[in-house]
Amino acid sequence: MNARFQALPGAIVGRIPLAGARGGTRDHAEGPMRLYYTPGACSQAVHIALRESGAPFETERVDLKTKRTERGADYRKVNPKGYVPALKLDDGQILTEVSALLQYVGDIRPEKGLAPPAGTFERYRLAEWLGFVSTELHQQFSPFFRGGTLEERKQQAKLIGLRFDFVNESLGDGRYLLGDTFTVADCYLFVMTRWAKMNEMDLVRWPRLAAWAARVGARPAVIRVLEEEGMARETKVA
Ligand SMILES: N[C@@H](CCC(=O)N[C@@H](CS)C(=O)NCC(=O)O)C(=O)O
Repeated sequence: MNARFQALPGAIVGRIPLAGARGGTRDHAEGPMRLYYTPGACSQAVHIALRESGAPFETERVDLKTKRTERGADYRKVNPKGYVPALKLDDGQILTEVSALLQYVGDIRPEKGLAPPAGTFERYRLAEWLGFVSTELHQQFSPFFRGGTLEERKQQAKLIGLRFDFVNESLGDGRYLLGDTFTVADCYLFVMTRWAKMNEMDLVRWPRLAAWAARVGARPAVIRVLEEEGMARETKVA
């Protein structure tokens, strides 16, 4: 039996009807997209991607301990998984998972080049990086945020170090992960390098990665998001 997918209003074959992609005219009058985020968390990657895209959106801060939002809403009703990020689309649907959100945001403004077009080989390269950052880096930070023992954290730092060795090599002479174009994969990796620095993993061990982090940290959208999330501007590179 063939799988059938619901064609959404305004869909054109090969294109996705995206929030904010219709130049302000919407089929559903729900309002602008809303990012549910927690300062400094992995949601920051999506926040950066949204600012880079130039698409209109609003934010709602989530307290991960109480699971309540700054507007007093029960966050579990927004995202039953209870974690950030979640993105409320302009038709009211909720989309979750960093990798999915980054691709969605990348597709909102194709002209920004934040995600190579679906159907191209480069799109699979993007998926490859997103999968890597999600499973081989993001999830590996768990012991640092969930009260792991000193020994566990040491082990994880070692593993993350090996992953950074790979990224450092892969960057080569390229400006960004996919070459000369900044993509949503860079947004995600950037948050990982911030977490590494917070946990005393000095980027000086990975010179290309350190240079890359400085380059990304100097982007106006990144500076703005760090300010919006109440974090100091990146001045220290490694
Ligand atoms: N698989 C999820 C993981 C998201 C995640 O790890 N979120 C963390 C913050 S970086 C969180 O909200 N943790 C709180 C919790 O799990 O209760 C994704 O990729 O979006």
